[in-house]
Amino acid sequence: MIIGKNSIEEVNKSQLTEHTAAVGRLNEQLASKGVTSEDIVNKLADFQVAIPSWALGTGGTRFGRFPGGGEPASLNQKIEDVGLLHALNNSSGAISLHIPWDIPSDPQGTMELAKSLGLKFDAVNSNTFQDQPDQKHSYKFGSLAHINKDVRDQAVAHNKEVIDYGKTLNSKALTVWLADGTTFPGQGNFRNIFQNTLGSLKEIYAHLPEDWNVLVEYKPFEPNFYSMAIPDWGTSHLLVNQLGDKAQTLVDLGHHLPNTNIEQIVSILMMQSKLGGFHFNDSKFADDDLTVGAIKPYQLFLIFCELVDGMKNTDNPDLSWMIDASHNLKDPMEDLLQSVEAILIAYAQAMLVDQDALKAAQLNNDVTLAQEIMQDAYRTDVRPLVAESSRIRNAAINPVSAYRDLKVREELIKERGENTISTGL
Ligand code: PSV
Ligand code: MN
Repeated sequence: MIIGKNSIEEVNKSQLTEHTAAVGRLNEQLASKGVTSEDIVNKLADFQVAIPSWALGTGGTRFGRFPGGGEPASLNQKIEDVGLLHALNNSSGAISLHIPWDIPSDPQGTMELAKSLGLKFDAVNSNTFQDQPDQKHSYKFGSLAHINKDVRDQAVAHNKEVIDYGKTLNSKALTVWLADGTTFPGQGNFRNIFQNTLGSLKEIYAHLPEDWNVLVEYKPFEPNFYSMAIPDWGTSHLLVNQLGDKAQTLVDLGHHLPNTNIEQIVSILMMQSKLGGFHFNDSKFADDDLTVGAIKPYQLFLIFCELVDGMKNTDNPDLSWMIDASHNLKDPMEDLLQSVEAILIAYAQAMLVDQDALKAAQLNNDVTLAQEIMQDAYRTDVRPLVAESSRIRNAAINPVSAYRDLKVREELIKERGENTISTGL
């Protein structure tokens, strides 16, 4: 299925009067504070968040999975789905592949399909947390950190292979997430685990093309529960610092213990020019992989405040943005549209913070005023600006309602059937 510009225009027609009025009201409100929205709308329209190839099918928990109909069964179908999202919201212009779930066996054809839908290939992700059928050594007790050098070599070779696949698609980064760690005290030696991880990453780093980066994720627990090889941003930072300029830390919002101040981590990493990428999701507990903004939208806003500040006032390199969520209950496509909207809302609100007034309040230790300034931006309903950023690029004023009006899921079920199974988590 392909959504043409005309279909979107048709759907937008019925919402245009109300939308134009809402933009007008908000512009008036912002003008009274000396803010013009044009620059904000353009920045929103330029912002692209990659969709991971594994998020387009229904996810599950270890207790079960309840797949929906019309799910993409091949890489090309996944790319087509991201194309549909991008046509609807203009902000999903990239796809992030997971190897070996989505090996591009025909890179030329895959590139052409993506290009025709306006999509690029973002970071490629390696997988050494599952054993593959033809693999010599098992990753049961680890991969890049494994005590046995043969296993580490195999995991390093896999990561190099992922880089090589990524090169054929013009990707520019490799993301490494390690499941390595220990589940019982005494199972491993912490220093050996760190040194093995570093040694393996050094070999992978040496295989990076000149214009590539390696992004190193961290996570405090799961699947190992006593220790993880890279449990936190400090460990990731130690590793990327020793690797070199092409290595950065990647922050996945779900990879923190409850109440961690993620915005502070963002700020410090950007100060060090070491924040390379972002995986968006939301959670009540830890790595719940829920829709972005569903549980803690204020935290998301505070994180974006640091991102906006860091992008303006530090030398941190451009970031890879990606959604890393699992859609167990909702239609994955609707869930992804909601996530992207939540990201754009937080971004727009963060751009509204009166930075001069905030600096003055900080200078005076005026804590009350500082809070008022932050919350004034957060409590502004910026949805008309997000909708406008989509409309000016010929996408939908309201992507979720357009998805329903255009009966996208029904069409996909007609094309692909009720019982397709998507590869992935
Ligand atoms: C597991 O927590 C995870 O979500 C990591 O964040 C990776 O980015 C992703 O799976 C896929 O490898
Ligand atoms: Mn992640």
